[in-house]
Amino acid sequence: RTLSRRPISITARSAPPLTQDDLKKLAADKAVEYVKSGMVLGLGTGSTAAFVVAKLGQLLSSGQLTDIVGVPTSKRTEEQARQLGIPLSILDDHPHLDLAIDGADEVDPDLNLVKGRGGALLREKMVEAASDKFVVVVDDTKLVSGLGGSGLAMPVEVVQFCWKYNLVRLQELFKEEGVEAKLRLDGDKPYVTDNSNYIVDLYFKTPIKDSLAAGKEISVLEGVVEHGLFLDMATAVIIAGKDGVDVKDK
Ligand code: ABF
Repeated sequence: RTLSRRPISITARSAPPLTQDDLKKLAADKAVEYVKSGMVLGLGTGSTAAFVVAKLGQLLSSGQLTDIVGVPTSKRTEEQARQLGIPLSILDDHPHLDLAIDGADEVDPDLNLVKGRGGALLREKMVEAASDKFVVVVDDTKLVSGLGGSGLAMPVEVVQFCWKYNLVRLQELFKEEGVEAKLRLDGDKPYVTDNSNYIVDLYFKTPIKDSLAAGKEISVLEGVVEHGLFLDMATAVIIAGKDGVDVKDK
């Protein structure tokens, strides 16, 4: 019996749009290509960096990567890496890192960054400054034309002692820019960092004109521990957008 040849109708089904998590994972997977066996790695903090740590865990357990050592930038990341069986260390024992991979809150056209909305800026800056290479992983919502331009927080870690005194001084410092300074809260209590400090978030109305000068002015205030401007630190930024992954190198 002959089969009737009816034309097969193919309905083209378009792929569902990529979610922000898909983009973060794409950027993370690309960054992990920089990792080689035997490296000492800075492990970042935040949802994008968590995809990096997860991928490293997979590659270790499948044997595709061996002998890596991770230096975590927060207690959260330490916990995640420990659960995945990633061997861990600290800067005291590994003061020189091959590569750090971390997320960011803002990336400007010169690859300067705002970091620390996740609260881990101090350890992130210490670990990333100790790394030969620092690869940043972001989705394209993090791109800004000037730092502080997203209208979101630029964090400053301050000691708990007389935090209000420093909050006022920080606000005064950027009075002309109309900056608003707010103590970061966790529910109705101050947010406490892994280093037992507080965070004052600075909200700029317009992008910071001279971020190098701003960083220096913030750093000299007694009682300020660190700020979220990461200037001239990134060696590459991996940006995932709906049209694919773009790598910007220094
Ligand atoms: C860390 O996590 C931070 O410096 C930054 O604040 C944040 C970015 O988080 P996410 O990847 O979740 O946007 O990298």
